[in-house]
Amino acid sequence: MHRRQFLQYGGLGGAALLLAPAALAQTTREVRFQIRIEPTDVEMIDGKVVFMLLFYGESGARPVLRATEGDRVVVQVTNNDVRPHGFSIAGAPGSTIAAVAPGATRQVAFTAPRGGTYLYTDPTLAPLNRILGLHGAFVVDPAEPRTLAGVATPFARTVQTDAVRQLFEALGATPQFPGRRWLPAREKVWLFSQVDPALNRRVDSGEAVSPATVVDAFAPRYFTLNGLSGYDAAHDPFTKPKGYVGEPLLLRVLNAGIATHAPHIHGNHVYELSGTNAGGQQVVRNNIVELDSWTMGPLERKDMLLPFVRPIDVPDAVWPPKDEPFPLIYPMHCHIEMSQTAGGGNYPQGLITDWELLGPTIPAEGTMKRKQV
Ligand SMILES: [Cu+2]
Repeated sequence: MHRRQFLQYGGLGGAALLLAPAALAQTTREVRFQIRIEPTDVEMIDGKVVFMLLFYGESGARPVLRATEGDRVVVQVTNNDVRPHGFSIAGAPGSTIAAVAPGATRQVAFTAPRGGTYLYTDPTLAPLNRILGLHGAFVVDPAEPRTLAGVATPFARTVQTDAVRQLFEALGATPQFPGRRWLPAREKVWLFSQVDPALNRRVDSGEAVSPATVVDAFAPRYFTLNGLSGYDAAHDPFTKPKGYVGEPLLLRVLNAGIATHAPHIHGNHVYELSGTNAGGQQVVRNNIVELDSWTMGPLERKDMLLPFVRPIDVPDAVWPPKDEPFPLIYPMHCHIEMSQTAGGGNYPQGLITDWELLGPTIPAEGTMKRKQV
């Protein structure tokens, strides 16, 4: 009876879930992803329903695709929309499907590029279809992520800079970074976008919107993180980092939209490990400094380290705190203030989330103190 999908705000479908690759035992591992393009009515944070176009995997909207460097990756795309679409991953040569006609299924096979964070989009009529919602994250684990000292990083040894090596080898091994090493599974994907309901309405009504007019006319009213905003993003387990002091976490941050963001974080400073150049290629940083906010322009992808250290402005005499109980909850919010609103108001229901420090030290495994994260 429904002519299209309905995605309820804050529901399970709002969070991008990991789409597990089906591995085949071959000399080169092959990973396959089946994704669909679906017209969807999506409930925004203020209850308004907006037409969007979304990629779906087995586990829901905006699936995170994941492979290891060198894998043969096969992506099959079914277009359940009435308009032609496509598929492409910036920085992954050979990953483009130029056109998938309405009702058709097409596939592409390519070799997973070097380890890093990538953005898949529908590049058709760019940036129109991307901003209507057709985007998601593609994460590649490096084939050899360790430094010569055997310490895991998010980057292939061949592109690790001295600064990345020194930072990761210091984690869990120096007074500045007590606790433990970074564990490769310890990460969050933060995928930013924006929604202009007027633009989406025009496309839904059948208007052929010229892509050249999109940027100048764009007036976003919703600002999303993994498809969620405000309160819902701050309480989404897929989005919200949690951990004890000494459990460093990687943030894979992507901006699929056409507005620039300036995420700012409380409690800890972060380290910008990598960014992208104008050609969409990953650049691993070699001058890594502490930041309390950073820029995310359209199509930028940045790997950031949230070190999970003791908040630096807490004096020794009052740490660990006695009056303020754990968990200590800190916000990340965008410093470009329009993005903090929803529907033209409703502060702070825009691009924000929280992160939690569960305790001052990592409890021993198996103890009752250990909280579920
Ligand atoms: Cu602030």
